Order: sequence, then C-alpha cells, then structure tokens
Amino acid sequence: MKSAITVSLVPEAKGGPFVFWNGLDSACAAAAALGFDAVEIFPRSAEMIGVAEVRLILDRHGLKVAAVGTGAGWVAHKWTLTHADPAVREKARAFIAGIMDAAAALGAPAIIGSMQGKAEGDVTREQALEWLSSALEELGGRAAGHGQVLLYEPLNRYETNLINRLADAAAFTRGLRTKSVRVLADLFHMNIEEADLPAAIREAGSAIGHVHFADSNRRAIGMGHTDAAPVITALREIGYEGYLSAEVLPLPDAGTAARVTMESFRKAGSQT
Ligand code: LER
Ligand code: MN
Repeated sequence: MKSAITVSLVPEAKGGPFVFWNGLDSACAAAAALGFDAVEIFPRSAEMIGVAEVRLILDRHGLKVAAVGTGAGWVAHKWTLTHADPAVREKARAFIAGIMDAAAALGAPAIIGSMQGKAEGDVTREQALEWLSSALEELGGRAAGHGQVLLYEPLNRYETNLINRLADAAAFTRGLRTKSVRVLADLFHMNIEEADLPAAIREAGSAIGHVHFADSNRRAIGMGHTDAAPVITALREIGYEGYLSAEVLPLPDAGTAARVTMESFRKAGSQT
C-alpha cells in the first residue's frame, strides 16, 4: 500500500478534512519531507489545475497524485449529480468531467463524494439513484477512455441518504455496465455506518479502489479510537495495493496531523 496526504486549494472548504491549505508547493514540500508517496488534491476547478505546472511541482518533490476530489462543485456552486434541476445536473457532470481529464493527465483518478448529492424535496431516493447511476455510467466510460478508474465514495448519513455503506456501494457499482467505477472506503464514514470495519472491507473486496485513512474523530489515524491493525489486515487480505490517503482535519495543526499519519502508516507497514 502507498501513502498519500490531502491538500485543499479551495478557500471556501475551510474547516473541511484536508491537511494542507497553503498551496500545492508547500504541501508537497511537507509531504515529501515526511516520506509520503503522493498527494491527494482538492482543487477549486479543472481550470485551476495547470497540468504542466503541477507536474513540475510533483517532479521537484518526487511525488505522485493519488486522486483528485470534485467536491468543490458542491462547496463553491451547490451543484450535484442528483439535483432536481437538469441544468444543474449537467453542470455537475461537466465540472466532474473537466476534473477527470486534468486528473488523468496527472495519472490519477477523480473522486465523486459530495457531488452525488442526496434525495430531497420532490426528488425521491429511487430517482436520485437512477440519475447517479446514469452519471456514473457516462463518467465511468470517460475514465476508461483515459485508462483510469472513477472513485465513488459512500458518505455517512449526515451527508447523503443515497448510499452509506460499503457493501451497498459495492453492489451498486458492480451493477453498472461500466467496469471502471471503484468504491472509496473512507474510514471516518465507515466508523459511523459499519458494524465492523474489517468485515465491511472483506465483503466489498475488489470493489475497493481507494481508502481515506482517517480515525473515528476524523483526525489522523492514531488520534482517535479506530483499531487500525485489523483494518490493514483486511486490506491486505483483499489484495488492496492502492493508497491510504489521509483525508483528515489539520488538528492540532497540519504538521502534527501529517507526522502522526506517517507514523501510523509505517506502523501498518511493519505489521505482520
Ligand atoms: C469526501 O472525501 C468526504 O469524505 C466527504 O465527507 C466530504 O468532505
Ligand atoms: Mn472521504
């Protein structure tokens, strides 16, 4: 497994679960100094990702991009793939497609988390899931065209009423015609929704394509009450070789969250 740490380039997301906030270059410098393999980027828009410039920064620090988030479409514009207004749904798709293209140029998949939206007002859950499924078919096809996957993230009940559990997300994505959508297992959401984290990981198995490595309180792994060892064992058992990406609050400060994450990552690596 590989290590990654999050950097937000979206001022409006302030208070959100991202470690670094002071630009990509300084985030990469800090991540590289601690020995991370990659950064996970949360950009404000596709246009903001100057691919050539980002490549230079990554190369300078010897880092890769683990994944790129699309949630700024929700945070900055309130667009979602399941909005009642078809024009808003289309804006959400175009926003995600743009980020997917830039992410692919950096060798990374994009994440659909907050952009899935929720069933509310006149939109039933059944209808929202139909819209989500059609968006994932289309965007999954786009990912395949790039030789990439697309990551779909079930969120806890306070953020969406569509899909909250890993097993449901795995069944939903396995039921799609596209074979390019994988499930993102965020240990923070799982701590709220799953009865047993390692069992949920084993059940979802090969559907899992990315992991948000966060403790029960959304701090760095090691700062809450999640027992990380059996989680790592389960990930090994399913043959997971992707990233453990720290999407956590910068508490008590970004440097400490990053350092504690790396200590936990190394401990996981030495686990037998
Ligand atoms: C996004 O990865 C996520 O986990 C959501 O809770 C939005 O912050
Ligand atoms: Mn997450």
